[in-house]
Amino acid sequence: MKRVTFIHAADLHLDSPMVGLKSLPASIFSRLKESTFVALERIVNKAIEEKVDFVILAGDLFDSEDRSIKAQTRLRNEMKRLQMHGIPVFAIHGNHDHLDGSWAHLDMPENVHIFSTDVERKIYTTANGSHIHLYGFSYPSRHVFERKIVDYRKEGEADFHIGILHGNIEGNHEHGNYAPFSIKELLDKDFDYWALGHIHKRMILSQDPPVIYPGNTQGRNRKETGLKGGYLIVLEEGKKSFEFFPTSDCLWTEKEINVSEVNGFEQLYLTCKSLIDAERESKVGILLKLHLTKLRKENNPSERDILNDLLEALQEDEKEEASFVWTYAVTAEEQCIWDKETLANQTDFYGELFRLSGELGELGHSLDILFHHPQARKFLNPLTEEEKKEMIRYAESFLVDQLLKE
Ligand SMILES: [Mn+2]
Repeated sequence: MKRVTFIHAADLHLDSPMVGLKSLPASIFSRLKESTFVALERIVNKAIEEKVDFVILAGDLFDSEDRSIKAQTRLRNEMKRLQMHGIPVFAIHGNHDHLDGSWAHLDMPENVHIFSTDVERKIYTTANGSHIHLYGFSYPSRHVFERKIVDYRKEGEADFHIGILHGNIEGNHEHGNYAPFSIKELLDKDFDYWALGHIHKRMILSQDPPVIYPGNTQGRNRKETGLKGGYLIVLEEGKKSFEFFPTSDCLWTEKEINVSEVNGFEQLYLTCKSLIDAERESKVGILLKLHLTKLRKENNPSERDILNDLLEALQEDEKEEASFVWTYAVTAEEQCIWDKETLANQTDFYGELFRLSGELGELGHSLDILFHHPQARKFLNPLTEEEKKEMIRYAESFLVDQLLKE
């Protein structure tokens, strides 16, 4: 019977710098820095364990266009491990690891087939005699805005046709709109499987044929929350199955905690601490953002930075062990030191300030200088509505905090 099994992963972002966390203990930082490599090892382990016919890596294998020697060496070693088990790899490069970067080039072993910059077909016959046609292309440069999907077409006779594409599903505004496509365009190609990459959130766009964004293999920042991993795919005549498997070594997560019943700092601390201990998972590192809801004003009579104190206390306590839970931020529903109404009643100035910030709603053109900057814009993703609102909220709190200091 015609049958093929393979692993589909994407967006490995090897050697991602994992910057942006303050006061991270060295051991946790190095664990985090290592995590993209651990995820790669887990993909390879899974491939060997399941004796798959091949592995597909759908772009952004490396985090930066100047692929570090470390990232290349580690990838090469893992690819060799697959080679020793007779497992080939079909890979494309995406917008992060496009072919226009400058890097000291390390050759990959012969089992690794990298697609060229035009959509091309590669042919593979599995051990059980199933004929597979794989189609894909690698990014020649960072910004590929063309609809490369139009260049994909079924060629010749095969048992299974598989498309590999690093690009953006139309309508998604959180990622660069590279090599865009619609679901209809993919389905019209009449392929048996679409191995997508680019969007870091796991998404199944179609069940039959399966069209899958596996998401990235390890979260790289606070926005990339939850378990990350790859898919194990089995295609048979009349049956297509796919199954997610996790590879992330560190998890970014956010938790909400209702503290309406809590009295005083000590109790607040203990309440958060017990939630943190409940989150702890064996051998998994967790990076946690805690959000307090219903924090009572009387819990914070004098000190203004109770949230900072709480954060420090929780961090202080965290042992540097394999199953860590590192709280990187504590936020609260209310900046509990002042409330708008009282302030607005005190002086017209505050009334006017809150009215203005309420009307703002949009950031207007205030960020244009940054987002239109020729260098900076390459590295920026557009802000989400939620992020814009948070910036306005933050600016408002910052302003009032400064004014109250005087
Ligand atoms: Mn990516």
